[in-house]
Amino acid sequence: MIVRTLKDCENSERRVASENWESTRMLLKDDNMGFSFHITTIYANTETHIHYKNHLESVYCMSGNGEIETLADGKVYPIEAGTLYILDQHDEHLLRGGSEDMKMACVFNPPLSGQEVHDKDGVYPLD
Ligand code: 9YT
Repeated sequence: MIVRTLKDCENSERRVASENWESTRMLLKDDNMGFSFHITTIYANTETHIHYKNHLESVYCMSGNGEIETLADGKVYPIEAGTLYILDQHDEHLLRGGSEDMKMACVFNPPLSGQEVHDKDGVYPLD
């Protein structure tokens, strides 16, 4: 079994930061679980273009507020504590932080290796 704490992971190379968000990758490909698990903060009043062409992702909001817009159809979905969004179509989207930072728990299939950064289209390459 493996046991990790968020605090320990935040104080390691598992924590990555960008202008609009920061994320701690608590479980990665090399754990051989078939998925990765991340605790991500989306900063208030930001907009991030994301398109995980090579990954499926589910995101559960633990606190804060914001919204997600799916670009294929222009639909906007509010996000608050208790909301889970599931990108089952590799949906290209805009993720917006609202009046407060959003704390999210995220799962990726296939797992991220930990080295990924968003490219200009918001894509992570397949490892
Ligand atoms: C909300 C969201 O899409 N989180 C993805 C994980 C995070 N961007 C990371 O660890 O790269």
